Amino acid sequence: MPAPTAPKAPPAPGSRKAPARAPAKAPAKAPAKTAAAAKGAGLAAAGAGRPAPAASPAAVLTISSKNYSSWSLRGYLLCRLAGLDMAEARVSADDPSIRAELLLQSSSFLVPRLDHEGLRIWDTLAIAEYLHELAPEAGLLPTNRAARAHCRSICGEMHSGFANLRSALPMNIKAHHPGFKVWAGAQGDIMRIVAIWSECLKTYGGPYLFGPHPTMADAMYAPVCSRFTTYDVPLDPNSRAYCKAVLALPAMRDWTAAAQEEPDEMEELDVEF
Ligand SMILES: N[C@@H](CCC(=O)N[C@@H](CS)C(=O)NCC(=O)O)C(=O)O
Repeated sequence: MPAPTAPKAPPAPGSRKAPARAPAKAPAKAPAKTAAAAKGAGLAAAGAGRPAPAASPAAVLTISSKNYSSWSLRGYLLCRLAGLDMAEARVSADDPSIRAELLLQSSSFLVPRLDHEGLRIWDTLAIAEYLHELAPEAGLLPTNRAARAHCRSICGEMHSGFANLRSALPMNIKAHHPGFKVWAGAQGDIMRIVAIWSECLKTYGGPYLFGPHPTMADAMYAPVCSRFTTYDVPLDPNSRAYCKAVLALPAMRDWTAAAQEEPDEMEELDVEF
């Protein structure tokens, strides 16, 4: 497995502040190979006037290609929105030895995967819910119960649906296809996504799906904003403004810049990304 990159800096200005509350202590069992990189990583420093947690818990997010892996992007945005100061471990999902190593480490070789304080969490929705429990102040879910149920519904819909969009318009941040012809099956998915966005923006007033602060829903739909840009999908003004707001998030900018730097020799994978 390639060496994990250095721990990330605290959230950039404009991103949400880290929660003040230190998470409950979990059994300390460092993840294999990534423990060194995780040293010193954990919840980013608390807001002004609040003491930072005495001992920073270790956090490592395992991801794959920043250009192609939409699920990795979601996991990364969730961690950044939650104020989790994590190290990144990069794996190449098409390398058989790495797949074998990932399978040894957990029952799933899929990314993203979060290792935090000896816990291993895989599957993006599980990571989102875990981060919300860890840092409720970060607002990954809306405070209003009805809005929270709505938010979870559209996150679930993204997580389990839109297969046509995924296969016809794979995430490829570096690419741009002006005038791309969208197949009718994917068009249905696009119309549904735009309807979801329109309802949220109308109900909660934007600029994000649930109002003035990004939530887990924005992390779930961020790769769609990227795809709509790559494939030049015509959008109404509100959806266009929403995509612009998501693509301008500090964490999204950081991810995009890193994707642009990714070597071209990386094969576009034929699995769902
Ligand atoms: N349902 C999973 C999907 C994760 C997923 O499909 N990840 C892809 C990368 S974007 C993966 O790890 N693919 C590796 C492979 O199939 O070899 C989640 O929510 O995290």
